[in-house]
Amino acid sequence: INQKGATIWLTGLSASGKSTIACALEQLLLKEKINAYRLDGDNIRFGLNKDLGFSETDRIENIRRISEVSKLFADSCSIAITSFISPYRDDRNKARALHAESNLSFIEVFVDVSLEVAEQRDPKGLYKKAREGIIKDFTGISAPYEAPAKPEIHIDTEKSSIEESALQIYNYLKDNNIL
Ligand code: GGZ
Repeated sequence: INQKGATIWLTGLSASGKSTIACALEQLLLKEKINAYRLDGDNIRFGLNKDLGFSETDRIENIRRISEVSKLFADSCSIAITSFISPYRDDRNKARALHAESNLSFIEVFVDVSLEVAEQRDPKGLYKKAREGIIKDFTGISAPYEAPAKPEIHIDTEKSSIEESALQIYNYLKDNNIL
């Protein structure tokens, strides 16, 4: 196998565009015959982590398990692309440390959007429900989001398109010899 593994860790608010960027990046990589696998709510929160909700303890456990799984993918020479809010800095740093222990690249990508814009987008109406108190502990409204201080990649989703964002990550991987 002439491919190195790595984890691309997307973090950001709900409706920041993490999943869409993850999909575009996966397409870019697969087109280049680079093995990549996306981990997101659809394949993790409905399976491995279906016992977990959105309390602080459950989110910590959610991210802990995802850290372990992404590490295994990276260890198998795949590019794991995770798209979870992952609101706590400490949990993201633990994911980073776990990869470092095994000498695996970990690239934190801050998918940056202001709360105002995320709330305007509100594609699933979740922000509205959170404002009405129908959804409790909603990130950005009634639960915290700790923005990364020094992410490897900072994406300004209010300025960059999906394609540009995916390319920004791809170019970083090339420039840093991760691909
Ligand atoms: C945040 C919630 C919540 C609460 C349901 N807070 O936009 P979405 O719908 O598709 O993505 C959000 C997703 C967040 O799950 P994560 O596993 O990424 O969160 S974490 O990393 O914090 O564990 C949102 C939906 O689930 N959702 N309730 N209370 N997002």
